Amino acid sequence: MKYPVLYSFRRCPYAIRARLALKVSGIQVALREVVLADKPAALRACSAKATVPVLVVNHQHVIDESLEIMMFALKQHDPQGWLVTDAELVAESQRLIAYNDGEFKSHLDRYKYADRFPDQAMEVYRAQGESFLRELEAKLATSAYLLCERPILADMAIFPFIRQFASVDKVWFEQSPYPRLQSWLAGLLQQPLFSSVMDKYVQWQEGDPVVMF
Ligand SMILES: N[C@@H](CCC(=O)N[C@@H](CS)C(=O)NCC(=O)O)C(=O)O
Repeated sequence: MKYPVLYSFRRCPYAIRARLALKVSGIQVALREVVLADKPAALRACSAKATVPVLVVNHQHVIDESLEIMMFALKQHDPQGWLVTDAELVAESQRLIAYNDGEFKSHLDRYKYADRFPDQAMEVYRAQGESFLRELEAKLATSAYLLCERPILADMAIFPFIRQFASVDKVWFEQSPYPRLQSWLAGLLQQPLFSSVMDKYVQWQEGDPVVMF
C-alpha cells in the first residue's frame, strides 16, 4: 500500500478534525470507514485502544490520536497557516483544545446520550456544556475566530464538537444566547473544505478495493 491508511468514522468529531487536516494539507490516504460496533480486526491489530481516527503510515507508523494526525499532516503542508508560532497563541490554543477534548466532551456525551446517564436531566448536562459555549462566545467578541482574525488549529479542532453539541437540539442552539458562536460554526460548516471531508462511505471490509480520500 503506497498511501497511508486512515481508519475513520464519518460522524466522529475526532475523525472529522483529522480528515480536515489531511485534506487541507493535500495528503492522500486510503480511507477505511469503520463501524464502531463492528471494528475491523486490522484496526485492533494496529491500535490496542481501537478508537478512530487511526493513521498508519508506511505500514508501521501508527498515529492513533486525532491531534497528532493533524500535526503530522500540517507539519508537511500547512497552506492555510493553521499552525501558529506565537507562544501565547499556541498555549491558549492547546488549553482550549484540551478543555474541549476533556471536560466539554464529557458534558457533550452526557447531553447527547442523556438516556444513558439517567442521574441528571438532559438540560443539566447541556447547562454544564454551555460554560464552554460561553467562553467561546466571549472569545468571538474580540476576534473573528477563536484566537485571531482567521481560523487556526483551535478552530478546526474544536468546531466538529460544537457542531455535534448544536445538532443535539438545533432549535435550542439557534435560539441560544451565543450568536457569535452560531455564525462562527455556520461559517466553518459552509466551507467547501468541510463538505469535502463529509462524503459517505460504506463500511470497509478486509479485501475491499482501495478507497482514496
Ligand atoms: N483521543 C482520541 C479519541 C478518539 C475517540 O474516542 N473516538 C471515538 C469515536 S468519536 C471512538 O473511536 N470510540 C471508540 C468506541 O466507541 O469504541 C483521539 O483524539 O483520536
